[in-house]
Amino acid sequence: MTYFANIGKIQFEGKGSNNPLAFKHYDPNQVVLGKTMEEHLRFAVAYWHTFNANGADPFGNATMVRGWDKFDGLDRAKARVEANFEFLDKLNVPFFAFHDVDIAPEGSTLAESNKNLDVIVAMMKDHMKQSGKKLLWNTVNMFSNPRFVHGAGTAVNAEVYAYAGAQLKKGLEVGKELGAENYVFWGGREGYETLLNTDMGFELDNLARLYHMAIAYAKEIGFDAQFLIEPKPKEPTKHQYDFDSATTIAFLQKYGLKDHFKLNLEANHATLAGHTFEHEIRTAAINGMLGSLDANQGDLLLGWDTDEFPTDLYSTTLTMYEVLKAGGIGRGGVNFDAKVRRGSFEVEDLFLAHIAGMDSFAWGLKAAAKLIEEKILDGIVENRYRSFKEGIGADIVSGKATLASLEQYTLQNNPIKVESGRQERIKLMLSEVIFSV
Ligand code: XLS
Ligand code: CA
Ligand code: CA
Repeated sequence: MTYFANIGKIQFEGKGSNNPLAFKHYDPNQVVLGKTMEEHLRFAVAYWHTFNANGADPFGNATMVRGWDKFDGLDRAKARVEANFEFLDKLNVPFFAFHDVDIAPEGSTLAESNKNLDVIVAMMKDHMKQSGKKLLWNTVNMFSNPRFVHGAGTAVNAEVYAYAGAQLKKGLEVGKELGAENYVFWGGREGYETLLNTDMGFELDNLARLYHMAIAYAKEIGFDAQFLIEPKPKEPTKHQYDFDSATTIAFLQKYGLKDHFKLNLEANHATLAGHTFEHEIRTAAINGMLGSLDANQGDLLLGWDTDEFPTDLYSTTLTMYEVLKAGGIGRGGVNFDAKVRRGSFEVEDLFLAHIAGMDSFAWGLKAAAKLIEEKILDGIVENRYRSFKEGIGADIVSGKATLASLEQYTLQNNPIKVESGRQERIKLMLSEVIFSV
C-alpha cells in the first residue's frame, strides 16, 4: 500500500535546481567540519503533526483527509505505520518521534491501551529492521485525556498520579523495545492556573518523585536512552513548571536529577518564554545539558505555539552555530515538531514543508560552519574579553584578586576605558555570511 504515490524519492539537486520536490542545500553526504550533514543534523519526523493532525482548529473542522483516514481504530494505526516508513524513505530522513497515543488508539482501560500499543510496536519494529530507520525519541501523552485535567506527575489526585506512572512505565518499555535514542518528558499539564487551589511545592516534589521512579525503572529494564525534559513556559497551563532551560536546570539540581537528564529544546517554546532559541541552547550547553532540538518557529504577531516549519535562516544559522560550538547534538537530533498550516492541506505539502525545514537547517549549518572556520564571531568575542588575559583581569580569573586589590587597582587606574560593542556592524556581517553560502 502506498500513501504518497505521486511523489518519488527527494534528491539533492543543488542551488541551481528549481524542482520544488528536491533539496537545494541538504546534501546528506556533504562533509561540513569533519562530519556529514546527515550526522550533524539527525533529522526526525514528528508523527503527531505528520500522521495525526488534520487541520482542525478551534474555529473549523479538519481540512486534511489522508489515505489512512479511510480506516478506523487499529487499522488506521497500522496504515499510519506504513505511511510513516514510506514518508521517511522518500524524504531520506533517518529518525522519527512519537507519543504513545499517536501510534495506537487509547483503549477504555490501561490494559486495552497497552494491548493496542503492543500490536503497533511489533509492526514498527519490523519496519525499522527492514528500513534502518530509527526512533529519535518516544514519549507518553499525559495531557490530552480528561483524567489529566489537573496534571499527571503533578496531579492533585493520587489515582491519576498512579495512572501516569503506569503509562510512563509502558512508555519506557516501548522505548526499550524500539531502541529509542532518547526518551522525552514534556509536562503538558504539569503546571497550574491559580495558586488559590494549588500546593506548588508539593506538586514539584511529586514530579521529582516520578522522575526518580522513571530512572529506577529504566535501569531495571536496561533502557539506556538519554532522558530529556522539554521546557515550555505556558500553554496549555498558565504557569508550566518547566518554564525554560534555566528553570528546568534549577529544578533538576534541587532534586538530585541533573546527572540523569538533558534538555530537549524547542524554538517556539523559547520564544514563548521571551527568549531566542539560541539563548535556550546556550543556557543548556554551558550547563552540560544540551540534549536534542525540536525545530519549528513561531509567528511574531501571534502569542501562541504555532509550530511552523523553520524557514528563518537567521535562526537556523544561530541555532547550528550554538550546536557546533557545543560540540554537536550527540544522541539528540533535529526533530520537526512543526505542522503544515491549515490551508496547506495537500499531501504534497507535507513533503514541501519538510524540504523547506531541512534545507533551512542545512543552509544554517553551512553558514554556522563558515562563521566558525573563519573565526568571525570568535575573534570578536575573544577581543571583547581580552583584558581578562593579563594584569588585573588575569588576577580575577585565577582567583588571586580580592576586593582590596580591585580597590587598589581602581584608585590608580583613572579614567576607565570602555569600547563599543559594535552590534549593528556584526549583524550585517552575519547577513553577509548567510547569503554567501
Ligand atoms: C507541545 C510539545 C510536545 C512535545 C512532546 O507543545 O512541543 O509536542 O514535544 O510531548
Ligand atoms: Ca516539542
Ligand atoms: Ca510546541
